[in-house]
Amino acid sequence: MPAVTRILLTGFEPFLEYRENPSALVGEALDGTLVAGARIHAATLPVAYDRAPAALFDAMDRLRPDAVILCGLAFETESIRLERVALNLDDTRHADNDGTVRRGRPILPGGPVGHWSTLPVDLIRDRLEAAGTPVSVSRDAGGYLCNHIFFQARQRIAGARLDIPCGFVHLPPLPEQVRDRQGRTGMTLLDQVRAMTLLIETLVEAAQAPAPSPARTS
Ligand code: PCA
Repeated sequence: MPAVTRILLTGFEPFLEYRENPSALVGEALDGTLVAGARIHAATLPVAYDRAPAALFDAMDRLRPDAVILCGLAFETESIRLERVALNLDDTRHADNDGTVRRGRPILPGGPVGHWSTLPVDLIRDRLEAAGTPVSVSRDAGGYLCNHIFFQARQRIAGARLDIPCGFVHLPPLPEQVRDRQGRTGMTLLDQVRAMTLLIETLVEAAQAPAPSPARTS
C-alpha cells in the first residue's frame, strides 16, 4: 500500500426519518485536520442513487486522494461497523431522498458480483477493540445507498487500477436519536470522531509499514 497523506472521508446527508446523520457530522468535525500526518478532506453525499456517484467521483477527481473512507449511518447498530464487501446490488424497499426505490437490481449489469473492502478491516477491528471502542465487522453494507456508493467507489478504483485503499464504515446513531428506544445507548459524536481518528491512524500506519520481505528459501 503506498503512503497515505490525503484522505477523502465521505458521509451522507439526512435520509428517511433520520434528521441528523452522524456520518456527515463526523466528516465536518475532521475536515481539514491532520491525522497521523494525513490531511482529511470531508464531503457529504446526497442519499440518491442518481446523484451520489457523481458527487463522489467529482470529489475524487478534484482531490486525487490516496485513500477513500466512506461512512454512513446504520440506525440499528450500536458499534462502529466495518464492512467487508460491497455488492453489485441495489435491493431495499426504502426510497432514496429523490423518491427512487430499487429492488433486486444490479448496480453495474454484467459487472462483478462484488468488491472487497481494501481497508485493513481486521487490523482496524483489533485496534478499536483494544481501545475499548464498540466495533464489529459485517459481511456486506446492505442494499441501500451505503452499499451503492461503496460498490461505485471500489468499481471506479478497480477500473482505473488505482492502488488506493477504500472501504465503508457504518456508524451508530447519536444518543439523542435513540433516547426513546429501550436498551439502546447510541454513541456520542465525540466517541465517533475518536473512533474514526483511530481508524485513520491505523490505516496510515499500515500503509507506512514495510512490505513483508520475500520468504527465504535456503
Ligand atoms: N445510511 C444509509 C444510506 C445513507 C446512510 O447514512 C445506508 O446504510 O445505506
